[in-house]
Amino acid sequence: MKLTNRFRMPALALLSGALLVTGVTGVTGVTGVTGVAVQPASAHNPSLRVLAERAGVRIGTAVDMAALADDRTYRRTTAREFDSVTAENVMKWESVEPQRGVYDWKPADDLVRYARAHGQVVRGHTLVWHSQLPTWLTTGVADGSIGATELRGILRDHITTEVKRYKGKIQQWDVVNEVFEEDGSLRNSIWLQQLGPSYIADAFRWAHAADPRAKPFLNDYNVEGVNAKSTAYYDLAKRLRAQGVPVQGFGIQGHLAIQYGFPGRVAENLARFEALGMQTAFTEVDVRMILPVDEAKSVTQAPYFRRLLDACLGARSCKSFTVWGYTDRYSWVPGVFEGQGAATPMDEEYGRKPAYGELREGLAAGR
Ligand code: 9MR
Repeated sequence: MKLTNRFRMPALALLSGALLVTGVTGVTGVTGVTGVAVQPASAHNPSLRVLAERAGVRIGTAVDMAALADDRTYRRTTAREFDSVTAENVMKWESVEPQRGVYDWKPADDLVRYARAHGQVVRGHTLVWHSQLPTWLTTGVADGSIGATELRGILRDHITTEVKRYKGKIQQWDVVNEVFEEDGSLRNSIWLQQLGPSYIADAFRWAHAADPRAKPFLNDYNVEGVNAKSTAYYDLAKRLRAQGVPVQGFGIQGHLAIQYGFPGRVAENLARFEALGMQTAFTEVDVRMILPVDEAKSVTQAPYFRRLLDACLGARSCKSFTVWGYTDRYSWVPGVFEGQGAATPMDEEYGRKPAYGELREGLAAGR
């Protein structure tokens, strides 16, 4: 199945990663595989967000809106631990405009309201993507009833409408998401097929015009280190910025897996985007493994989180570090990668894993 091959590291990265992770020691704050129950934050037990604020970085999570409505522990933990939130799904096109011209903003509005009530910023995710598009749009393009000119107008209206709705309330917008293949060629999406490569510059211009204070970001997976795909982003960003297109941030998703090793040259990658004058961010970090989870795998997983966090803290341009869910209770991983999971810093009962301890230690150590 196509999906199971996504987020896979190339064999080379696997090899070098395996070498790199050996010898990582000093997992502190370890509470064992099952972890400990949710504890209130206090001076002796500071939350991630308290430590992040001291370190001058935002610590974020993707938020599952169904869980936020139904699960009190989830609501409280999301507020206690994080000062940035990203809608895991509810700001995507299929969610906000399920039928043409019929909008459903409620879940996205709810998240923005929750964030405001808890002093959190919001990362907007995502405006242009090849996935999670509404059916009316994909079928209209497929049957020819929506032609290229109309499609361009539809895209412009979508971006403008959504960005304006949350104007002043979004810190960073993922304007275009996952537009390159692993080899650095542009993804063969309906956007490329119908509109040609200029849709990317257009999207950034429209998003920036609708909310000049939100930082417009590129965002993708398998771009942690220096490789063909991240280099394609670098070249694109450099070219567009030279043309005055407002591409201001590079988002590194960070979907890793312990069986593929840790990517090489992450700091170098961040530094080259920084040298272009751009912001950087880790936007969707999780580290999956082949189930069942055991203590050794959890201990192996922890420094993956820490090393990405340290890369962020080591780069002045890196303003936020977001995990794609923080409890295994609500992680997307097992539903997509059969037999894999345990990818987040807390277990299904909100017990803190070694990964949580590493995030805490890393934030405490600061920049
Ligand atoms: O976590 C999201 C999951 O609930 C959705 O079913 C899925 C649909 O493709 O999207 C997941 O989030 C993705 C994110 O929007 C973009 N980067 C990859 C994430 C994991 O697939």
